[in-house]
Amino acid sequence: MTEPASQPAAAAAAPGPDALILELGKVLQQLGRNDLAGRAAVAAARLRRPSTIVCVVGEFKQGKSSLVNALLGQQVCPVDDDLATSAITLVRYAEQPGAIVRRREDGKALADPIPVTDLQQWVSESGNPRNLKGVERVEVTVPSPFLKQGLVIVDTPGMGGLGAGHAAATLSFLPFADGLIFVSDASAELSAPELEFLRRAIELCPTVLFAQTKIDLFPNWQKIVDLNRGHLDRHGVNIPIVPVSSSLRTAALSRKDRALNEQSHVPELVQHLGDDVVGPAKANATTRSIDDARSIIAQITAGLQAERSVIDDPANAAAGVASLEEAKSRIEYLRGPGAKWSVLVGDRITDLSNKVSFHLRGSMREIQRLMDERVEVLSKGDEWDELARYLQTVVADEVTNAFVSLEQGRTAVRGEVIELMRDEDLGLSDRRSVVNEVSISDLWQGKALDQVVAGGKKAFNVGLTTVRGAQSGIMMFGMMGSFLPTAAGVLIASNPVLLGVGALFGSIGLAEDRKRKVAARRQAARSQVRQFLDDVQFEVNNQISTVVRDVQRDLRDEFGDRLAELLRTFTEAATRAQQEMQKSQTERQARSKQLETALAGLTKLDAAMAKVNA
Ligand SMILES: Nc1nc2c(ncn2[C@@H]2O[C@H](COP(=O)(O)OP(=O)(O)OP(=O)(O)O)[C@@H](O)[C@H]2O)c(=O)[nH]1
Ligand SMILES: [Mg+2]
Repeated sequence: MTEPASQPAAAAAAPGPDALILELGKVLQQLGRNDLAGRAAVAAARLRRPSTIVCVVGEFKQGKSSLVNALLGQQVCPVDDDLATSAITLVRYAEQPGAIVRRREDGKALADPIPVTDLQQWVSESGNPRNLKGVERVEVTVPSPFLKQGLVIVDTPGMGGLGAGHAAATLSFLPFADGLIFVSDASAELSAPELEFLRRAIELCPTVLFAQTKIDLFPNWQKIVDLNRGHLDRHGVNIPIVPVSSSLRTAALSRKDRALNEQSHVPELVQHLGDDVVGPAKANATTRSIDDARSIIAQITAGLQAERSVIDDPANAAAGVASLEEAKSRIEYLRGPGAKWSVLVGDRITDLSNKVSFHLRGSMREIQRLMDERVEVLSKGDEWDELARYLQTVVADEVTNAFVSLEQGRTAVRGEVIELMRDEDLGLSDRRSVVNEVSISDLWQGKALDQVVAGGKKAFNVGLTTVRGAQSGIMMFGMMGSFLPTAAGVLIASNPVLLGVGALFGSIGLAEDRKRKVAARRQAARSQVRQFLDDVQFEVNNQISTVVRDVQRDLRDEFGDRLAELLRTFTEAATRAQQEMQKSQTERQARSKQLETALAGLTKLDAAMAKVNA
C-alpha cells in the first residue's frame, strides 16, 4: 500500500552507495576485521533507513490522529469526537507492534510496555483525564510499510483551549524535527493564532507542509484552500497546501480502491514527505555513511601499506617494525584515562552543562522580573490569560534554546576532539618512518560532516541543521528520546499552578475599593509564577543532566571504539610483518603481491565512493 517515496533515477551503470558499502563489508570480512565490518553494516543500515522525525500538529479536533492513521494505513492512534489526544505519541517502524508509556510517578521516570490496543487509556483525555497518570510521551512501534523508510511520525495533542500552552510546548521540540505537518480542517479559514504558529514554525523546522483535512465533509474546500493560500502569502509563509481526506483514504485502503485513494489526496502528501523530508534525509545519510566507509578504507589501507613496506624493504625491516610498535604504544596511550582528549571531553562537557544551566537560570530570573512587573498592573482575569500565554511562550523558547545549545555544544566538543587527535599524531608524522607514509591523523575524518549546512535557510536554521536528521548526534547516538524536551513540554502546556491563577482573578474586573484584596491576589499570582518557573527549571535541569551524561558517555565510546580499531590495525600489521620476515623471499614476494592486489581493490572502492560524495 505504500507509495514509494522517491524513486531512484533509472538504474545507473555505476554501483550505488549501498552496493559500495556492501562490497567493503565483504572485503573486511575476508580480512577478518569483524569490528570494522560491523561499523560498515551500521553505515549501510543508516543508508537504507535514515531516521527522520515528522510532527503532526494543529488545533483541537482538526483530524491529526486520523491523518496519522491514514498515513500508516492502519488505526493506531485513538480517534473520536470527544476523545482528545492528550499525550505526544511517537510512531516508528518495527516488525512487531508494541508500545511503551513513558511517565513520572513520584518523580521517578517509568517506562512501561503496554499492548497497542490499550493506547486509548494512556494517550487520550478520556482514558487519562488531566494527565493524572503523569504521561510524558508514548512510543509506539508498528510494522507499517510507510514507516519502513525510517520515518518517525509524532502525533501531538491539539493546541488551543489551554491557551498557547500546547503551541509553545510543540514549538519547543520543532528544532529537533525534520518535518512538520500542520493540520487544519476545511471547515474554516486559518485563524490568527494558526497563522502566527505557522509563521514561527517555518523558522524552526526545515520542512512544513499544510494538510487541509476533511475535504470529504466540506464541499467548499477548494475555496478555503484558496483563501488560506492568500493568508499564507500575506504572512510570507511559503509552504505547500495539500487538501486531504483521511476518511476517504481509510475507505480506499479497505476496499482496495485506487481511484478513491487518489481522491483522498493522501498519496500527494506522502509524495511531499518523500521529496521534502525523506529525500534530503537520505542524501545526508548517504554523505555520512560514505564518509564513514572511507575512513574505514583509509585505516585498513594504512595497515596493509605499513606491512607491505616492511616486507618490500628487508634492510629496514627492523626499523619499520619498531615504528609500527611506536604507533601502537601511542594509540595505547591515547586509550588511557590520562590522554588529553579524554580529559578534554570531561572538562568541556562539564563547562557546557554549567553554561546551559547558568543561562537557563538567568533567563528564568529575567522572565520572573518581567512577570512581576506585569502582574503589578494586572486588573482583570482575562488579562491574566494573555499573560499566562506570554509566559508559556517565552519559557518554551528558553527550553528550546537550552536543548539546541546542548546539541550545538556536543558537536563543538566532538570537533575539538577530532582536532586534538590530529595534533596528537604530529609527533609520529614528524619522524621518517614507514608508518609516516600514511599519517594516522588522516584517519580522523568526519569534521566536515559537522559543518554540513542547508543552503538558503535563515541564519538560525543554519545553526539548527546540525541538531536534526540522520546526521545529527541525536540520531547517531539514539538519544532522540532524551533530547525531545517532552517532559518540560507537558509541564509548560498544562501546569496546574498556572491554571490556578486564572481562577484566582476570576473574570470580573477588580474594583479599586477592594485594593487590599487585589494586592493579595497579585502577591499570590507572583508566587504561582515563581513556582511554575521553579518547576520548569527543575525539570529541565534534570533533563540536562541526563543528556549531558549520555553525550559524555557516547563521545567517549565513539572515540574509544575508533582507537581500539586503530590499535588492532597496527598490532596486526606489526605481527604479520614480523612473521613474514621469518619466511623465504619467494613467500614474501607472494604476500607483497597479495597486499598490492588488496590495496588496489581498496583504492578503486575509495575512488568510487569519492565520486558518490563529490
Ligand atoms: N469526514 C471526515 N472526518 C474526519 C476526517 N478526519 C478526522 N475526522 C473526524 O474528526 C474528528 C476528530 O478527529 P481526530 O483525528 O481525533 O482529530 P485530532 O486533531 O487528532 O483531535 P485531538 O487530538 O483531540 O486534537 C473525529 O470524529 C474524526 O472522525 C476526515 O478526513 N473526514
Ligand atoms: Mg488526536
